[in-house]
Amino acid sequence: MERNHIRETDPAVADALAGERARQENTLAMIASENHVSEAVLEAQGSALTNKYAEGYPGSRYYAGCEYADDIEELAIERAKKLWGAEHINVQPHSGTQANMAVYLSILEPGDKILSLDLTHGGHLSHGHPANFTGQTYTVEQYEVNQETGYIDYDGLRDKAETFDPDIIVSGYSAYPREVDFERIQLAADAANAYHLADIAHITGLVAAGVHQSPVGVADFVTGSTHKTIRSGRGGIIMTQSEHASDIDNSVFPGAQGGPLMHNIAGKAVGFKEALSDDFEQYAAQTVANAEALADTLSDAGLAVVSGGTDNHLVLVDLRPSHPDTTGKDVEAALESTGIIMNANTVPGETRSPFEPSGIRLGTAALTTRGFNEAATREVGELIIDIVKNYDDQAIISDVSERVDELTNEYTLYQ
Ligand code: DSN
Repeated sequence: MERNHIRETDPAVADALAGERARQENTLAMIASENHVSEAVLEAQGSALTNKYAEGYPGSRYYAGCEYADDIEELAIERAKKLWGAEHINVQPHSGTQANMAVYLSILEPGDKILSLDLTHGGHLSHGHPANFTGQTYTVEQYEVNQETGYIDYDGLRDKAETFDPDIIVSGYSAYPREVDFERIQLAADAANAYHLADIAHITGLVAAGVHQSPVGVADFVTGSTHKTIRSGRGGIIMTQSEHASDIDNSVFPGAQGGPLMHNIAGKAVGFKEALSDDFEQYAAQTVANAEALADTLSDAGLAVVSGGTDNHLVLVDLRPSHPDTTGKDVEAALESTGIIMNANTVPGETRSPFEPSGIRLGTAALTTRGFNEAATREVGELIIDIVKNYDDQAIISDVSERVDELTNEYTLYQ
């Protein structure tokens, strides 16, 4: 077959791909769910495995020609077991949501009851939102964070578990800056005779590196995505005890998915190997140190940092106390024009709409991957403060933009 390069065969797509690569080089990614994988992970994801169908599991596939697919999936599983220490691991979920879907399918019937954190308090669509299959299939009750402290209201969770009598309690969040006490939630699940799913999508890398407590061996099921703080190939993962192994595997395939995305599983295997290194532990610790530095900088400038700080890779700011007339979208758009890419986010006690929320969510994993330390992250915090205070001032936007250019030139990404 003739070797074709996208540049020759499809200049329109080549231009967009080059544009995206340049966009990532020339901006600061602070969306808390994003990161920059290595060239090796990119290579695995762009490999010939994209052509392969491998329904089934290593050694037991529905198609021939799976010897290399088997090798790669086994490597991904073996490395994941070393990272997280689970008895059984499934690396086939196409995403974190697919991983959650497989868990629900394995133990719930339609109409069964899920107790999870409200989306505006930091939860996730796949934990029971009415617009998601979970909200449409199951009966959902939600717990909240304490609006004074910003911490999970563990007593409220326990009380709701008692009265609602859920079949499963979901912990693990998308916009929660504090350490999660998985054991305390497990006690509530035990008292309610409910399963416990810990969705660690955001903090997979922090848990693997030991800088956040692990729910493995505590919760019945642990799910995650594999491209956020863990910085490997795109997709999802499920970890559980041996007793649930075959139910989970059957729920992933054929229950929720068809053929696994073997090129993504190759990316997971490569990223997991990288995450087993000492460098990764340093990156994870630095990610948290950078988030703390960012939270302190914003807080010192008078911004309301939800919960007063952070224990992980993200910082959530409620703009209402300091800037009641400024929305998260105002700040998101102004920061985007300077090259700082983050997202507007709902905050506990949200009074605006999810499309025009009152907060901003900032993550430090991708900056840390680029080499940012606390001092450099504090400087980014100062730039963010300038924009929050002056989001419609073109002269300030232009000054911040120049400094972002200098930072992206100093902290390069791909060679
Ligand atoms: N979209 C992801 C996030 O930003 O948190 C979760 O799926």
